[in-house]
Amino acid sequence: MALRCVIFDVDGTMADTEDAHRRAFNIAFTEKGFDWHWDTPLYKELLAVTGGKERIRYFFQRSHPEMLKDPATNVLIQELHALKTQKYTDLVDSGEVSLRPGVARLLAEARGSDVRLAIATTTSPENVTALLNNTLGSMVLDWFEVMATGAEVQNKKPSPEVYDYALQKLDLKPEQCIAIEDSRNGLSAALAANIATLITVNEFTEDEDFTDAMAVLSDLGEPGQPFKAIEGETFGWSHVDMDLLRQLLRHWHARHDPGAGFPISGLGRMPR
Ligand code: XBP
Ligand code: MG
Repeated sequence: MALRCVIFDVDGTMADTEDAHRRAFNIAFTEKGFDWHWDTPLYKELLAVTGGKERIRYFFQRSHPEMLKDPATNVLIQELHALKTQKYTDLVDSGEVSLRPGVARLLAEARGSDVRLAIATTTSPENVTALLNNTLGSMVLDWFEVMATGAEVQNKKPSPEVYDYALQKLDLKPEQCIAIEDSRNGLSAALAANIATLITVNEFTEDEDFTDAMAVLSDLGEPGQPFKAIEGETFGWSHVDMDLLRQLLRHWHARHDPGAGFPISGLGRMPR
């Protein structure tokens, strides 16, 4: 089955955004008069839960259960998250977040090919728009035929809903696509939608379990700035281009019975 679409995750994949999200949460807490502070180790744990509102609630469950007894907390979470989103987009607008290696290059290569582009993210549309406007320019928004965000689905990653939504809008089969992700939640969501997935790790996700990914890399690499292949077969390539994506997909489907869905346990893990 030929590659027809590359579906990009956003946070941690297109750009190292999570530290900006973390800082935005802390600014919002302070502005609302709370002394809560999410340092990097705590935020890494809280990233087990996707979605900023869900993450705040998870934080309360762990550290401030009394907050969940107060009926006003539901409104407070909405207010905190709205303020956080404003602070996050301010950080992105100030140019504090740049794209990860290879992302701009691969997007441009896809644009010059017959392979379509889509986004499947847990974050909000305004955060995606801010990131793309400030890194690639507003015309890039049109490059993505589908922008599936946390606003479009009931259940966020690791639920496959955001990927199922993207496939439905693209009118494509999962085996015609590749997802590019950074986290276990993202990998689980894409695999549950039967989409072969390439992982590029970051400081928040490098220790997570990426069993059944097509391959696990440090990043997409650039000519002269090779990726580090962490898991899986990369056929001698040093940076991810459209040909490597096509090769990875061919190799993946040769090892999986498309009719049976995947991963077929034990087959998903590429030889080290
Ligand atoms: C990552 C997430 C998001 C961000 C915070 O999304 O889980 O919740 O951490 O953004 P993805 P919000 O990797 O799927 O792009 O506060 O807008 O949720
Ligand atoms: Mg991500």
